[in-house]
Amino acid sequence: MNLVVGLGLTGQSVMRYLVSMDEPMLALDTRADFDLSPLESQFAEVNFAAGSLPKSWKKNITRIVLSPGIARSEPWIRELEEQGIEVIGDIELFARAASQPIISITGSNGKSTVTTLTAEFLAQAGYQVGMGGNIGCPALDLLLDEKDYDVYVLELSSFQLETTYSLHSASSVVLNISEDHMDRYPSLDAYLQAKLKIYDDTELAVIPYAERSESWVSTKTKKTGFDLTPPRTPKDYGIIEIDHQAWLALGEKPLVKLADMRLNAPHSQLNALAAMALCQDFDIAPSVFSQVLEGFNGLAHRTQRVVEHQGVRWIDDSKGTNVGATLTAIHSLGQQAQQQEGKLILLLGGVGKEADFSPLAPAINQYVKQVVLFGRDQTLICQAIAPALRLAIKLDCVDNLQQAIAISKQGAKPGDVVLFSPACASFDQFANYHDRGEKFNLWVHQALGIACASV
Ligand code: UMA
Ligand code: ADP
Repeated sequence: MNLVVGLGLTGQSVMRYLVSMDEPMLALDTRADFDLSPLESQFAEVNFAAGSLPKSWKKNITRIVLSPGIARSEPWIRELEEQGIEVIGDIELFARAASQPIISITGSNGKSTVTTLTAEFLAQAGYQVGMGGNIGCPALDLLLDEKDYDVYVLELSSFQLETTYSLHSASSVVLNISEDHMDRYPSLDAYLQAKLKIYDDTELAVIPYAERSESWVSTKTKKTGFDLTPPRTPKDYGIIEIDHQAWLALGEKPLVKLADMRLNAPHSQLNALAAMALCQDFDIAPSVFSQVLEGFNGLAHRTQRVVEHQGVRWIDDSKGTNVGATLTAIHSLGQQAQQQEGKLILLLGGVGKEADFSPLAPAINQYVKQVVLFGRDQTLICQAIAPALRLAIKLDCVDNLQQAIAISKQGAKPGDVVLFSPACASFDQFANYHDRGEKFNLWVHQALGIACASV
């Protein structure tokens, strides 16, 4: 009997899938206050529990299908695993059942952007594309939606990869690696090893040269690398110059003129190169890449402009949920502010996931005039960065995001950029990063006294 653990997006998709396969299941959400009633009426045949595992269930369980948000190291799960019970995730079920090629994407930052770009390239080239995974649409729902996909493009988290064994990818990538989820992993290496599982069985391994990634993939696997330098081989992706114009290129072959890309900060170039590399075996014309990148204006809550008001730009990077993402945003927006002779006001805070925040200090010293800390782990962040900050940098601590917006408004001068890139998860004060970003948009407009519709 299957035990589905965690009844959020993933768990519910697993239940739909198991029902479609006529497989019996028990379903558990480990939060005692979880409201089971909507699911009980939707899945009348299934026994549900909230809180701990009912003792009477134990003897019937043969397999656990675990949601990514629940650590496999929980003692009761380990105990069952040690008794020989299989522990898998939704992506393992997907990998066993999918019959079309799969492109798999992981990394600490840029996953959703690269997943979207890859799917767009393929769709514009005429493929029917199923895009899902950590990006939001659970992968198993793609198997149930009765569309005739030619190819699947999956964003995969390290949590999902931990419980995946049978994934065969047409191409796959670990985009980059920087500290995240240190509350779930004993070390950065353990987190990296979870991500590297994506290369275990892949026809083409796409590797980021900037990460010293040569040792990440077995020597037998076909590889292609990408970097912001001239390509090392005809099969690598990088930047070349032709007649004083920079191009994204495959070997010496120019593909997209940098100046034509709507977003062309260095991390956007890397994301575009990675997405093109993932499509290497799918026969896509350079004009398709150009067309997509000319129109691509980024995803919601990723360094998106909320409003420009009285010469101050307000930027929503609510998806900046770790130090690496926030560093990218500080460098990219900081340079833009400098061009306007302005500085950044940086809003940081939330659930720190046991990260080391001290690497933020040098970038803050370079581009930021004021840091506003809010939310649960503000004291930890303050202790990590304050000793290394220049004296001229103002550091404020407030309870919540609304207060952080109010205090930023007081400090901002024309040319400045207020950057909301919290470097933390959101669940101390918000449902998720999306909710946090939407609230930021709303509260900025309220604080400035302008209607949302005028954005
Ligand atoms: N739950 C428990 N016990 C716990 C924790 C959670 O029972 O200790 C229950 C909750 O009550 C809830 C359910 O599990 O009912 C939530 O499950 P989940 O936390 O695994 O999240 P899902 O709703 O299934 O969403 C997951 C991903 N979330 C996580 O990995 C935390 C979503 O990625 C993903 O979009 C979705 O599957 C579809 O594949 C979000 C995310 O934050 C965006 N991902 C992390 C990230 O990108 O950094 C990894
Ligand atoms: P993920 O899905 O991995 O969280 P997203 O594509 O949603 O990544 O981008 C989240 C944030 O990460 C962006 O707002 C940006 O600040 C940062 N980011 C995007 N691409 C990269 C990259 N290639 N390297 C470093 N940071 C990046």
